[in-house]
Amino acid sequence: HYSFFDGQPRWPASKYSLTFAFLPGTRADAINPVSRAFQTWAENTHFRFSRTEDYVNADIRVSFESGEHGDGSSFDGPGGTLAHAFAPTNGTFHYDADEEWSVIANPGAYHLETLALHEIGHLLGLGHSSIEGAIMYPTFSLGETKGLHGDDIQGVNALY
Ligand code: TQI
Ligand code: CA
Ligand code: ZN
Ligand code: ZN
Repeated sequence: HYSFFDGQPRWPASKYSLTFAFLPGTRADAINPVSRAFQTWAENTHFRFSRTEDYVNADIRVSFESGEHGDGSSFDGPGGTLAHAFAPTNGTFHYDADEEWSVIANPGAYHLETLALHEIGHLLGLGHSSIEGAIMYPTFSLGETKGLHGDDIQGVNALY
């Protein structure tokens, strides 16, 4: 079953259309997988997502960061934490640059799109789920690919 962050932070009702941007220098092969993940969430919720080049004013900013990078949540080199995203309405979504990332299912790398689906769930206000098939279920392994589950969609619909 889905969960929310403490206090159930969420985007205001007036903000169903969110923009996302990649910070300069983001690896080009991440753009399509991340954009597909936003599209998948849009198809299953009332949210709309559009990409903007204006990373200063974007609602959501995506980048690859390494080690200590200034937001108080350090990355830890290969293994451990893979990515993080903050609760609404922060909009920060970071991948750990020290991991092996892949656009396609690859047993030796983490799947960019699957991780994005999970982190966007956090960006929208979901915590972790107790349902194994859910994208918000707190287990994820090298090479694994997953999609959205009814539980994830119900979670967003219950929050908004
Ligand atoms: N990153 C954690 C995550 O996204 C960061 C985190 C821990 C977090 N607790 C949180 C973010 C609470 C928001 C709210 O869950 S991770 C998993 C999972 C990670 C972990 O790199 O460790 C997945 C990334 F859920 F399996 F633990 C993706 Cl699916
Ligand atoms: Ca790491
Ligand atoms: Zn960060
Ligand atoms: Zn998580």
